Amino acid sequence: MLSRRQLANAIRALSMDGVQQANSGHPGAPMGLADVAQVLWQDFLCHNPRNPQWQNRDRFVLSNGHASMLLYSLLHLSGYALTIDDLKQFRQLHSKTPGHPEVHVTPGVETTTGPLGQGLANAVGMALAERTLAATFNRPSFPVVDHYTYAFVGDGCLMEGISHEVCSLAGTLGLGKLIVFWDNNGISIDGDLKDWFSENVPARFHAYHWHVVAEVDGHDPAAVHAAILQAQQVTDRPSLICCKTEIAFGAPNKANTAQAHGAPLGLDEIKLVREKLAWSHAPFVVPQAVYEAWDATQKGCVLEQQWQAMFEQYCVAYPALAQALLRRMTGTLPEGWADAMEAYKEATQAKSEKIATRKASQNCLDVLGPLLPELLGGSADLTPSNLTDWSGSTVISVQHPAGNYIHYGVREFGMSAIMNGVALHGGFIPYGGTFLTFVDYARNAVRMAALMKQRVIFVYTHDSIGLGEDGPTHQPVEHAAMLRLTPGLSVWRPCDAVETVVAWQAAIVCQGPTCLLFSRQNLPTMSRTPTQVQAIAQGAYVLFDAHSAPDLILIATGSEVSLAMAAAQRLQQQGCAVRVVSMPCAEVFSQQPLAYQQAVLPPTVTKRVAIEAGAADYWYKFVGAHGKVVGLDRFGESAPSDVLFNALGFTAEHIVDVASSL
Ligand SMILES: Cc1ncc(C[n+]2csc(CCOP(=O)(O)OP(=O)(O)O)c2C)c(N)n1
Ligand SMILES: [Mg+2]
Repeated sequence: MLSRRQLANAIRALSMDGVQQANSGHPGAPMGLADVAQVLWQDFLCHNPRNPQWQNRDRFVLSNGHASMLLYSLLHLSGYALTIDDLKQFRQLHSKTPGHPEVHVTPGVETTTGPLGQGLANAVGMALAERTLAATFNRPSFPVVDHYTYAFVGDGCLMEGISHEVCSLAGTLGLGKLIVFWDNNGISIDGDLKDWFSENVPARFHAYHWHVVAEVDGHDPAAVHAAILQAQQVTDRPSLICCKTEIAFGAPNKANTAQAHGAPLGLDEIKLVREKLAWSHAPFVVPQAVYEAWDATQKGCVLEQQWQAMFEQYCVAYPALAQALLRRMTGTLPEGWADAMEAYKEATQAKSEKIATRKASQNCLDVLGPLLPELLGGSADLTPSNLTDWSGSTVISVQHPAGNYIHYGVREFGMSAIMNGVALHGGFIPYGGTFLTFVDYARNAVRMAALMKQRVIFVYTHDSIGLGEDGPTHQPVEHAAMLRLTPGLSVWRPCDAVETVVAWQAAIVCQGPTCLLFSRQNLPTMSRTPTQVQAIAQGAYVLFDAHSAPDLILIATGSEVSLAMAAAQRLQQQGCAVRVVSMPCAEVFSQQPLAYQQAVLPPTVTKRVAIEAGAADYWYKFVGAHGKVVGLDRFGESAPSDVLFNALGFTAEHIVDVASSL
């Protein structure tokens, strides 16, 4: 009979050898956490290595993603489709074992981690998704949504501010099936962390209304086992299990030192580890008996089959619910929603209202909401400004877990990373709002949404100096450009209510994240032919055209489109053949066939002016060397919106002057 320690040592050996072979990586945390992981994965984790997508699996998040070899070892040993050769390819080009865990690259990896603290936030999102789905779909005797979310976090995750944001919210929401393990090893990269991380972590989490199991010896499997049992029994609060561990446990000279954090141990030390742990096998050799003891495939199949049997009965008892749950978990959209939105788009054009696009967005949500119960809305404490709620919004709380709207509080980063976790869990299309300028607070989570290709909708209102009196702290300048530079992110800045509908339609069907940039101020609805209405979806289209081939093209987005139209009228009166291109989404436009792009922006027309109340640089790729940009390369000021637009050059006169200078 193999001891738990021997089973854990398989992780230690694979991890130190994997890092050594790559000559790069982090052996310390995997070796320190091996005993905790052995207990969690072998005694508790409900998963099926043969089907990593089984919807009711427990979610496991490695928030300290630098410990990736721990996760790869666990997946390999448990029987996921991750071979010993994959482990030998650690950190190599196109391998299944990249430097930090990446979802969709490695079977069994639930989320991409490495930016510390965000995995923890994703785990909060997963636990929130689980609880909300369970409250919506479970029926007596049919707990069809019923799983835990486990997360490992390092000291670094808990030093990061986002851990405060999301753990505070998780405590308030009472996410009882979230169980977090803190790798309390006293070491971070700069060394012994007592001089930079000294708070009383258990007291901190008590204050968040968490259940805390303090002072667990992370190398005592019985203690870890008991702590997990205890955590599972507390169902009204999340649990933190504080695991005292030794970084690089088993390394005679490097254990308990920062040296073991992020560098190979070296062949000499590895030899000594083998002696100390009595692990005599060559690198990447795991005895058959160890594999057999770790193999979770049979147990996993049984677990899934048991769930499947229950689900089949649920299908009989509650066919509509079962169908809806399956549909939502596969991310499929319901029939009919697209037609309804098309009709709404046409009605919006016909109505021709002058309203802020944030208000148009809310009107849109009133149509979308009843069609798409998977929409999970929210705002970082700006609901009345973002207008992210709609008439059917019901707020999620401990008392009302089955709602569809989350008051995230003033936590932009936490909100964004939680939304990523919700999307990764499945069953929802999360959207959440804040002011565009505060995307800076959330920036890395938006980037992670793009990297992970998650359908998350970031609603950013107050999208320019047009917000007026709140002044330069609140007026975004460089933000739209920054978002557009992020690979895989769709950024829509609609000019009126109709383009707002199209932006929402695009966000719902997008394979990745979308940012919706909306105005605070009212904007007139442009008049359009049905063909023009259809063309909005291509990201850019001709909104106004000369009777002959154009000599000049004005390109604008959002609130500046109506200015461009006013300028075009004057230019036309002066005899200029001018075209106006509205470009609500440059990314989508850039994906159109070249023929379409060139039809909208004929290469022969080099007189071009782009107009956007934001950083100018981005627009030069559309206006070229001979074109000009009416942009904003300075901070705004506190003043009424119309005064500011005039003062900073966003007037039809100025656009005409710039165009005439070409
Ligand atoms: C947001 C972020 N900042 C910095 C880093 C670089 N980094 C990786 S691990 C680490 C130290 C983490 O310390 P700890 O969590 O205690 O890990 P341990 O050394 O115990 O494995 C740092 C600063 C990162 N990955 N993410
Ligand atoms: Mg540490």
